[in-house]
Amino acid sequence: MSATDPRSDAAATDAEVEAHVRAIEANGYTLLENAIEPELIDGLNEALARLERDLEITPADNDFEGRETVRIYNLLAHDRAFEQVPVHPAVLPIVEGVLDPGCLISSLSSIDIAPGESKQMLHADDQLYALPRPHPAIVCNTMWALTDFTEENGATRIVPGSHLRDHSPDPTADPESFETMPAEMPRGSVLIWNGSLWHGGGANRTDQRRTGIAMNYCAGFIRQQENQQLGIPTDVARGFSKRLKRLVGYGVYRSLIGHIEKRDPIELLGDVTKLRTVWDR
Ligand SMILES: O=C(O)CCC(=O)C(=O)O
Repeated sequence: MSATDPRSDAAATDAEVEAHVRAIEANGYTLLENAIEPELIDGLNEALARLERDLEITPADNDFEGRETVRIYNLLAHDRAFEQVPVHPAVLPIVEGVLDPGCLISSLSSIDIAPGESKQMLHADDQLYALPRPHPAIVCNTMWALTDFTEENGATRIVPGSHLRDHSPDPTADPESFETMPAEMPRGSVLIWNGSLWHGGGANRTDQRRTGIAMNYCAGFIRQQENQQLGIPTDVARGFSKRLKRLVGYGVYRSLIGHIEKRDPIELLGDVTKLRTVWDR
């Protein structure tokens, strides 16, 4: 998708999906410019402003989350506006191509970098999973730009190709000591990366906030970062589309992982289905 081609029916074609998946394999990331409908971006910005006010959210008290950064977690529990994010047709097929269609939502939060914030320490989002590196993708994360992302306002800084290294960055290292590239993108764009890619939030040297939504996914066979099944009230999850129910974890990976007495957990939301496990075949 190009900067001059904003789409309202944003679905990516098979060829586009394939090209983005290959780019993530090779470079660790890809960028979808102007992929999201402007009305959806407006609605998400409004919902975030409402939540920040109603929930009285303030910055965290640690360097990783950022002392000048407003983060709101577990967004699916808080406002129906966010239900369109995990299933967006411009993005989800690419994530499914990197992981597989049994992937899960790992977390859904906003990251609003305010003026005065400094560079975040570089990290890999999958570094807490103790596996030898490099390894097949188990995490695939996305950053939705709800404002323009520029080098000056704190665009995510990435180290292209670093997902192929045999280690993650030293969290105690000075963020200035790494050579990084700012992932600049206009509002409505989405950065997608392999969870092993080294990256971090940028410093905000402007007088405006840089607002993003961190829509993060993981493979269906590992533990999600935010506990989606316990964190989202059952009554709220009942109103989700079937695909979204599966993405939050009301499903069974490869016909076995996650079953409850050989039944599909989606039954807990009132859906009628019959699970045929891998053992039954
Ligand atoms: O805000 C950003 O651009 C990146 C933030 C990030 O990588 C994180 O907090 O894990």
